[in-house]
Amino acid sequence: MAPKRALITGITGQDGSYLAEFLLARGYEVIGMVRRSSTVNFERIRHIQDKITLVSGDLLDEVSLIHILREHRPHEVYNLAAQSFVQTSWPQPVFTGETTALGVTRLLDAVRIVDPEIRFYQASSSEMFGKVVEVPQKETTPFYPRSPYGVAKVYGHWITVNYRESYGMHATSGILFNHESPRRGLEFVTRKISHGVARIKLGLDEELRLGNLEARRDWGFAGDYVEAMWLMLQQDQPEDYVIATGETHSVREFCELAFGYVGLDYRDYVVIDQRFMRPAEVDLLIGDASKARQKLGWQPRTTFPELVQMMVEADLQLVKEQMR
Ligand code: NDP
Ligand code: GDR
Repeated sequence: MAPKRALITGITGQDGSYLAEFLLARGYEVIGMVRRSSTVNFERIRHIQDKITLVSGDLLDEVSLIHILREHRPHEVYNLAAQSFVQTSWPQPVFTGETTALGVTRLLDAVRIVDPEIRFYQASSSEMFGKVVEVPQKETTPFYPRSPYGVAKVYGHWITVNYRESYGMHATSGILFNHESPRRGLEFVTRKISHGVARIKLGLDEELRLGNLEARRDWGFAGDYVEAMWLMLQQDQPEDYVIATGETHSVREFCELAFGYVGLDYRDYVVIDQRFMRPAEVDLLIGDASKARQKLGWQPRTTFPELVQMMVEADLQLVKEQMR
């Protein structure tokens, strides 16, 4: 049987790299869309670059999307591309909307034009829940986004549902709670902490400046979560699913564990800096992934302490290599 082909947008990001590995291991041909940038940023996919096909395109340019779909005819499209950093969505609300919201319509419509049988995955987010309306949050919990990013993701979510209902497309939205890894961008709080811990432990820094330590998140491991994306597209019926661990921890707890792992007390190093506070905060996220467990047979494998340890160890290794 000919291998299945998958197109991943956002392949240079954290999730894109894990999903590409996952699909390659299942015999897929993987096509990754990359946008032009002045410096090449293929660090996360360098180890698999000879096994995947990289194509040039941008969610801001629908023509590029149509060309890619026509040329490569994927069976599955995973739309992971986005302006994904919540903090940046305040200073850049229009760009965030263009990419994270309207970008989804451009890609969905390109799929509809080229071949509406292509299965489509949209990377929706727990940020759509925003202000606490219900705990734990599940597929039926009403959305109340608290950032331009969250608002854009709500649009992306509903346009995916709408294309499914309007055109009968196999379009699915995975509502994923925070998921982290050693490949997480350095600006996100978990990686900022694990990297900061490594630099402090190795004598390069004396403090770590953070914002709100009381925010609580449901943090899982990205490597576990990409499997759920794939499972969603293997179902006969396209539906939306929450993917989460069902546990919540504060930024403070993350610090405590991460510093504790190298024998340090976070209270001696963490400095609160107003620059990292947000105009509107999401205080508490905790997901109920029972539907995914029952229908997809999915559950997370990595525990919170294992995740923290994995990230700190990887950053210790990385910083040591950089010091050589
Ligand atoms: P990253 O920020 O690591 O990756 C984002 C990717 O999108 C990068 O490859 C980036 O390319 C690409 N991209 C950005 N803008 C465009 C554009 N205009 N056209 C084409 N590509 C673009 O995000 P993650 O891997 O963490 O997340 C993947 C997706 O899942 C995102 O949509 C995110 O919003 C969503 N999500 C993430 C969660 C998480 O906890 N990680 C939770 C829930 C949802 P470049 O490298 O050139 O910048
Ligand atoms: P989030 O992730 O906004 O949940 O979005 P982030 O790691 O940026 O923030 C998590 C929480 O930590 C608090 N915080 C800080 N955050 C950052 N980045 N830097 C700091 O110094 C800092 N100090 C405290 C924040 O206020 C916040 O409460 C991520 C992204 O991957 C989104 O794309 C995705 O949709 C959601 O997760 C689910």
